[in-house]
Amino acid sequence: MSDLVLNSFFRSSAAWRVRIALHLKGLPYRGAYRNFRENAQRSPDYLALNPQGLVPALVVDGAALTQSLAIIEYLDEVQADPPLLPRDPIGRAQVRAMAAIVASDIHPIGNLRVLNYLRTTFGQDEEAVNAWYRHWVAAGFEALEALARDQGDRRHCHGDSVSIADICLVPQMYNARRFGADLDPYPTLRAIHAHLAVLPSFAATAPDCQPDAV
Ligand SMILES: N[C@@H](CCC(=O)N[C@@H](CS)C(=O)NCC(=O)O)C(=O)O
Repeated sequence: MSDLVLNSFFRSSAAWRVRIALHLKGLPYRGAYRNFRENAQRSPDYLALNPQGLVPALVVDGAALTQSLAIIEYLDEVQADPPLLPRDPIGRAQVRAMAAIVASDIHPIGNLRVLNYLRTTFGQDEEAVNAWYRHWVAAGFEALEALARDQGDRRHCHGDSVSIADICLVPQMYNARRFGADLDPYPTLRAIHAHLAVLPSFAATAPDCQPDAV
């Protein structure tokens, strides 16, 4: 079994995705905590692991892996059970597309460094920053709602088992709530979230359950 060290911050939704995958796969790991309030994600020792200065980074037997979806697909390859992608190529592409709505289209423009840039460089106040966040969540969730309604079973985004799309959805819903986004227009996403959020792999890995939660 490989030695796994997950670099994370309790509030990071990208790190939470990896925690969920590790838990689902039953893979034990050690935590290394990078406190954003101390800007520890930009410390020299961490930049040596991830030059982007973003969490997560999973160190596997000394090799640093970055980008949550790349890490999750790595885990899916080395520990096939339970699979996080459907077997058929169409299904795999559909799941990856839903995951990308969250991980490529919603999350990056609501990230801490982007919000801080709005605050500092563009002088926006908290109200404007939160409005920005909620706007892009709504744009992504509207599409995700339609896809999950067509492709899922109201307990999962796609098919009838947990996939990478679900792993992306739950942390994004948590953050959307934290920013006061209106989730009423997304009954399918809310139903999926209600089913998944209480499962051990999602609940035990939630931000508030992490050792660095303060
Ligand atoms: N696309 C990356 C995103 C990583 C990312 O943006 N992580 C955030 C936390 S969720 C971060 O480290 N933010 C620190 C910062 O913005 O300074 C992934 O999926 O791993």
